[in-house]
Amino acid sequence: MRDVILTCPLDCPDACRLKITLAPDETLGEKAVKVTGDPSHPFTQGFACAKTVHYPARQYHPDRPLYPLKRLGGDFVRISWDQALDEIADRLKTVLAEHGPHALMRYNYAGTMGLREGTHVHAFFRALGASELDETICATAGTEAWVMTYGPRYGVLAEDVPHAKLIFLWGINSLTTNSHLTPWLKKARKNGAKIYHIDPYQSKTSLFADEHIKINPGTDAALALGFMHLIFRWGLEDREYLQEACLGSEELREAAKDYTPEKVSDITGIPTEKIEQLAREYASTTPSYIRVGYGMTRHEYGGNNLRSVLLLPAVMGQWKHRGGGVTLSTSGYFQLNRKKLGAGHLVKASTPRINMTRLATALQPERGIKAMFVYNSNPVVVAPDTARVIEGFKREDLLVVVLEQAMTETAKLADYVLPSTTFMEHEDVYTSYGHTYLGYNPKTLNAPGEARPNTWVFQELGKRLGLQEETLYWSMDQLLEHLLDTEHPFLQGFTPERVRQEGSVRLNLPEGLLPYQHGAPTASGKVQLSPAPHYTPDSLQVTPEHPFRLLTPPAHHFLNSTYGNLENLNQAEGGEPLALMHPEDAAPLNLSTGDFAHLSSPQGSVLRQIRVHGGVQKGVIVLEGSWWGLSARDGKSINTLTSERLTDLGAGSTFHANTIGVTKA
Ligand SMILES: Nc1nc2c(c(=O)[nH]1)N[C@H]1C(S)=C(S)[C@@H](COP(=O)(O)OP(=O)(O)OC[C@H]3O[C@@H](n4cnc5c(=O)[nH]c(N)nc54)[C@H](O)[C@@H]3O)O[C@H]1N2
Ligand SMILES: Nc1nc2c(c(=O)[nH]1)N[C@H]1C(S)=C(S)[C@@H](COP(=O)(O)OP(=O)(O)OC[C@H]3O[C@@H](n4cnc5c(=O)[nH]c(N)nc54)[C@H](O)[C@@H]3O)O[C@H]1N2
Ligand code: SF4
Ligand SMILES: [Mo]
Repeated sequence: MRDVILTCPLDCPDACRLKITLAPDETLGEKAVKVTGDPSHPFTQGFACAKTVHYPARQYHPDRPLYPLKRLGGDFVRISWDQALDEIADRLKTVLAEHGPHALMRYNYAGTMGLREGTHVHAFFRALGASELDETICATAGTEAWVMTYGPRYGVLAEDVPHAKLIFLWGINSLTTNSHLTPWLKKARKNGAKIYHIDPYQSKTSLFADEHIKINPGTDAALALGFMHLIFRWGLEDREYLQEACLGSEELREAAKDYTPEKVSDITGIPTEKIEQLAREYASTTPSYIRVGYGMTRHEYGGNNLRSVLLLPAVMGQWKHRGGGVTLSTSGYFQLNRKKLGAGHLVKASTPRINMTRLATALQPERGIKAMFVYNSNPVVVAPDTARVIEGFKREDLLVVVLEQAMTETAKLADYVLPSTTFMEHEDVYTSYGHTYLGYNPKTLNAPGEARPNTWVFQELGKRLGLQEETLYWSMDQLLEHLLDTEHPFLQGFTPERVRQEGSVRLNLPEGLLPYQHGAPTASGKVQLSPAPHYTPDSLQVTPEHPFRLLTPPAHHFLNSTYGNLENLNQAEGGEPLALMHPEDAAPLNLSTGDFAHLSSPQGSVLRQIRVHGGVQKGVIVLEGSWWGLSARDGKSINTLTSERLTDLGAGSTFHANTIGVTKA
């Protein structure tokens, strides 16, 4: 037995350093048997989450694809790698000859956050001139709101949070989705901080907070502008900061005039006295820290919702104080050289772009896509409008190749399934969106069966197609050298050797850095308050047929759809997907906990078990988790109900913007 330390590859801000215990194994040499956190890592602090401690069970799952599979009729048959690669290359040559490169698309997201297996592999598609994928399913509304205001995403560091005296956890279920922030929140609380959770339903984070503020979905812009209205009325804004560090403060002051506490109370469902109390506390406490999640961005006006909140610390000059400000992400600190990462330099302005949130539409036959490769993603579960997505996957004239570690519902619809390695079985390098350590993992374990890294698959296909693009064939060393080829001070002292040797290297950030103390690295050098944000009511309004709003946030024991195939984690989430609803909404429908109901939206309908829950905002239904459809009684994923509607900024997904009807089954 021995322990190794590796970075968790999953799409989670914490990017933990994991302590993994390996035991001898007859076939593989060694096998992972236990996962916990590295006790010496300052951010991981010795614990892994409730999900990833079960990683060995998913890595050695009996259904994990271990050999290339080809669909023959309704079944899969095992074939050799040579046969799989030769046949796929031949099919691609035909598609390219008959339809041109735009008929080929990739569909990928963040199954691994590794820059090599997750991002650099796009080089194959760019070398061919395939249609580009706009990766909008998660963060683009938030990113655009931040970047237009502050430039790079330099969020307040978790290490500085203990200085804060007032904390808003706003549209984030951080105890579930950013669990390594919790120790820092606890330290702040010990130092006297008060913690509020602003969210439409009561989650683990609400119970941890001192107070839960239940807000109507999609109304955060009104609340934030309501705070500003009072702050300006009371004259408590930081005039000096607005004057010196910001552009557009007069416009913002004008915009906030409309948002009286009475109006804001009507919109948000929060009592006027509470709005005044929160605004007063925010305006009179320094440092104050806001941790925003993506929850409020997953609405039609999600970009403006988030942006309104992001402006609060500017109005109060909180960026001048250690622990003051707001965090959406810490990605901006990773100032790597990404020019040729994924061969991004090959993308032409004329290359057609596919918005991944609209996969269902992209797969309509008339759009002309003839071949699709899916890697690091499970779109049949996670993409909106599932029924139409499945229809697309089933097209006879579409070649579907899925690279997977698990026999997902997406893999089951493939023409070819190619077995993939996990983070313990391949080499990679990792950034983080919750801390500032660059992570590196060597290949540590032999993969079972014939699983291969994504990189290997695309290099092999590249050779068969005669591709000459050199970045496609880069080794890890060449990629690392490229990424670190920069003069940026945050990366001073970083060499490939050091990164490999230390495994987790903190960015070279100046001690006590206050990134927006005097302005922001935007084009003007100032924090951009202009254009002032506004609250706009959703065009999607409840109707007699669809009288409820449905939210579909993450579950504690899954990471998106990852881990959805582990029975014990399904049980920990209640055994099957549950629809939470307020007692006063349930009673008139004669629904009690344990009853079943049909939930229906304009996109489709699902059958779900009801759990009556006083912690949900009235008129709102919450269904936690991207469960595998297979775990639901009707075999349908929750995205059967969601739509391809896009956000106001960033053309992002709107997974919390649904109106549905509920009828007892
Ligand atoms: N355990 C676990 N951790 C995860 C994930 C997971 O699936 N499971 N997913 C990972 C990924 S990919 C991401 S992007 C992050 C996402 O992590 P979060 O940002 O925490 O998740 P969101 O889905 O954005 O929802 C967060 C909260 O926003 C609330 N919300 C919805 N609409 C509104 C609104 O209009 N206003 C306000 N104030 N709140 C609203 C929801 O009720 C929910 O409690 O988590 C990552 N971490
Ligand atoms: N209704 C609803 N839908 C949502 C959300 C929501 O809140 N509500 N959240 C959305 C968000 S925030 C996100 S980020 C997306 C996430 O969507 P995805 O990024 O698709 O995330 P997962 O569902 O975890 O699927 C990742 C898949 O990648 C595979 N994988 C992991 N590592 C590798 C690898 O190295 N190679 C290969 N070939 N495969 C690998 C895993 O086995 C897994 O099946 O879902 C979105 N969908
Ligand atoms: S999923 Fe997140 S919290 Fe869990 S081990 Fe991975 S990085 Fe850490
Ligand atoms: Mo995400």
